[in-house]
Amino acid sequence: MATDLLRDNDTIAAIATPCGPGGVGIVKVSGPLARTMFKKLFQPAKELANPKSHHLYYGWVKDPAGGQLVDEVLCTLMLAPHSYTREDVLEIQCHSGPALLSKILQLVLDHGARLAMPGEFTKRAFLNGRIDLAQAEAVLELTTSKGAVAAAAAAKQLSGAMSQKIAALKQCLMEALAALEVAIDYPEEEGEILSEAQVLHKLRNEALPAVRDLIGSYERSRIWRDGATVLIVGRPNVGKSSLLNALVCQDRAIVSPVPGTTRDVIEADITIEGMAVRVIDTAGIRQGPDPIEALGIEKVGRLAENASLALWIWDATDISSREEGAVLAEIEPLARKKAILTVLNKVDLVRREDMDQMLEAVKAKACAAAGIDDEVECIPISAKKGTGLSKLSNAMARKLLSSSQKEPPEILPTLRQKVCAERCEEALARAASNLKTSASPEITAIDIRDAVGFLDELTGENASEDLLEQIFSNFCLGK
Ligand SMILES: Nc1nc2c(ncn2[C@@H]2O[C@H](COP(=O)(O)OP(=O)(O)OP(=O)(O)O)[C@@H](O)[C@H]2O)c(=O)[nH]1
Ligand SMILES: [Mg+2]
Repeated sequence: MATDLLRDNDTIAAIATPCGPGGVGIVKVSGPLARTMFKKLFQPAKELANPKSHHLYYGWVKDPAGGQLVDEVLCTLMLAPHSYTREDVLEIQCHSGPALLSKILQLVLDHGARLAMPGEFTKRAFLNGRIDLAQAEAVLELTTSKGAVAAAAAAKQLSGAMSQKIAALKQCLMEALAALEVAIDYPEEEGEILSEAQVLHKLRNEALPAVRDLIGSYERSRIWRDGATVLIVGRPNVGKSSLLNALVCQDRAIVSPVPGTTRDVIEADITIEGMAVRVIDTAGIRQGPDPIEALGIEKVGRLAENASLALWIWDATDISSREEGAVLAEIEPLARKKAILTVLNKVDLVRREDMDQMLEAVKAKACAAAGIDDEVECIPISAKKGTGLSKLSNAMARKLLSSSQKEPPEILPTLRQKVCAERCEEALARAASNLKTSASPEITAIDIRDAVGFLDELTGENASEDLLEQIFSNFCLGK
């Protein structure tokens, strides 16, 4: 493996927990000095001749220079190869606090460790063969994903779901390759392992669909991986900020009866059915705004270009549609994609018997304003009382997933993995078309070998230092 050359064997260390005050902080050390550091820096509460691997020991970190006790800690040694990096690993669990963690890290560095680069522990796990690159990328996904579904898919990927798919695909291609090689070496032989027709069948019916499925799952899972952005838009005073606050169960935005209260955008993150959703409250849209409101309204237009969905809020106490055209004009890119949900707010002020009629009226007006004659869905809510919100969440999920994968995905390929799969697909398509036109088996074999090469790139066999650098630099320190 070319990656052997990339392996370092010095000892690295980092603070593995987020910075800031907290309950527990961890300093992590990996490499040949981990065991010596345990002996030098850790003073166990009870006499300890030979520390065992994977045991938690209680005691103190002490500075060997002056014998000063630094903190009361729990220490674990995880000896190679049974550790995250497959090297000797020492973890010191201390009280959390930036100054204390830095002091312990400094002691470790003073005793021969080097500060780890971002992702270097996971990089060592990869270089030492514990995980492949698809799994390393799953670790990154796990530590950064906000949605529960993305995290679950990443965990599956870490346990090898993607790697198994790739291994099966590679196996299929190796069988095809073996058959072609027999045909190359013994052209006069009849009855090779597989006939050319069988190889073609394998490429078309097994390999190509599998690789296409992998490419497709990138697009299908985009919303689960990257999350969605939902804009709350409408005229001033319709209750946009109240809805934001209700969705996040917090007083994030100022609410007041004065129209034009919100002038800038206010963002908050929630999850809906396991999907990470960023909700953005915006300035009320009206004609003739003051200059500051106008800036806020301009922002709505810019956000609409990349948002996934708009909640178009109507006010049940005034359903005249005089200014709704202006609202729609600002979110035109979303209107074009029909990525809008009509929401009727303040229904707590509507008499029950008038409700159905009012909903019908709003639907008709929304259609007219949007210039469409489809059936429009309108969700009645009261942001103030918190009613109708679960129906609204369901409708949002339905709308967000209408152009995407309805079911949570099994695997979440990254962009890099998708590009490798696309190159593999191109090589396989070439191989299949060569076989069909009866080009020489040599040419087909070259294409299949290329295809295998792209799969190896995907799982990180023969990965270059540049590629690894690019991937692992996205990790946080201490991972
Ligand atoms: N009764 C009732 N009042 C509501 C409801 N939602 C909002 N309000 C009231 O409507 C007024 C305006 O609410 P906001 O949430 O500030 O409205 P907004 O759309 O953000 O307004 P701007 O930021 O000015 O565009 C406030 O007095 C709210 O208390 C609701 O569901 N029922
Ligand atoms: Mg507001």
